[in-house]
Amino acid sequence: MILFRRECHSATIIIVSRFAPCFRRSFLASLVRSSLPSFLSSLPSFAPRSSLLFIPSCFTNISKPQSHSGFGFCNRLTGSCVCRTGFEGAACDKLACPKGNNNMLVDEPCFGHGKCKTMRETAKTQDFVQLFQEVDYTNWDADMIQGCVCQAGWGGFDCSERECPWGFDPRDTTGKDEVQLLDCKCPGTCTGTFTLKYKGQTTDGIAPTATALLLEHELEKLDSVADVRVNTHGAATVCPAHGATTSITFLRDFSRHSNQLNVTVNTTKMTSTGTIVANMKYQGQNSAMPGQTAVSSTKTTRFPKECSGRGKYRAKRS
Ligand SMILES: [Ca+2]
Repeated sequence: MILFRRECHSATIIIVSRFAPCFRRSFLASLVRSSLPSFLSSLPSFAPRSSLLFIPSCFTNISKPQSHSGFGFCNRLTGSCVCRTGFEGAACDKLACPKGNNNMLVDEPCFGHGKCKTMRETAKTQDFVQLFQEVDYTNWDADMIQGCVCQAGWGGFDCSERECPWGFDPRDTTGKDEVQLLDCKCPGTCTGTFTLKYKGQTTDGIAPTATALLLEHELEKLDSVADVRVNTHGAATVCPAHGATTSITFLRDFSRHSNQLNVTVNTTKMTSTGTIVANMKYQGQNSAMPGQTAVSSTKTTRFPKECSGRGKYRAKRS
């Protein structure tokens, strides 16, 4: 969807495309800051999770096909396009990703700290760093606009900037921690293991006879989990024959969007002569194990900030 279109500098049109919740807002800010600071100040505020991409272009009608898309010229001897800087593709019809070197003396797309992807590809990517939800993006610009999807620890529109750990404001005394619950019951003869999955990473097999401490250890072995506290309520193990509710409290997480995703449980490798029960509860749902003290899950009210909002970050590259 074209949201803006206006003259800037010499004969340059700026097109802003609203996109699925994939690109970070700082992507927008960085790109504009470096090229069109005055334009940035004229932007209205956008809804959270909206995503925007700016494309400098040199033609006046985006919907009208042109020779070489107006971004290059034709070499009449070879019949191939010579694209202007910033554009690529057989018909110069793709926005190229920014390039730079990461001290390896070779320019690479996204400074070698990310992948150059089209909007269609980005929408279908789930990396649990910046992209958490797969969607289909099929608008006219799906394969024309490319941008950098940075690997963990790197940011900026071109992935040239280091990112610092994110955390909760230590002076926030009223925020609630995220609490998710595992209801688990394995009656009769119970064998095998179950796994938990968080942000695309899966634990090793966990025996039903595991203690809360062991389950906490298995979770914290995942890169996606920094520090949790695990408690069983009214049981010595996490999945006894009579059932138990285990709470997982997220204490720290050094990434953005730290604890906004749900843990899932998989019991396909666990067997029982009875009926296995294994469910996760989130966002205020209560535990449903009979005979147990009621336990409630909690949706966090803490939102992470870079350096916990108590430091300085993202110094400019030298
Ligand atoms: Ca812990």
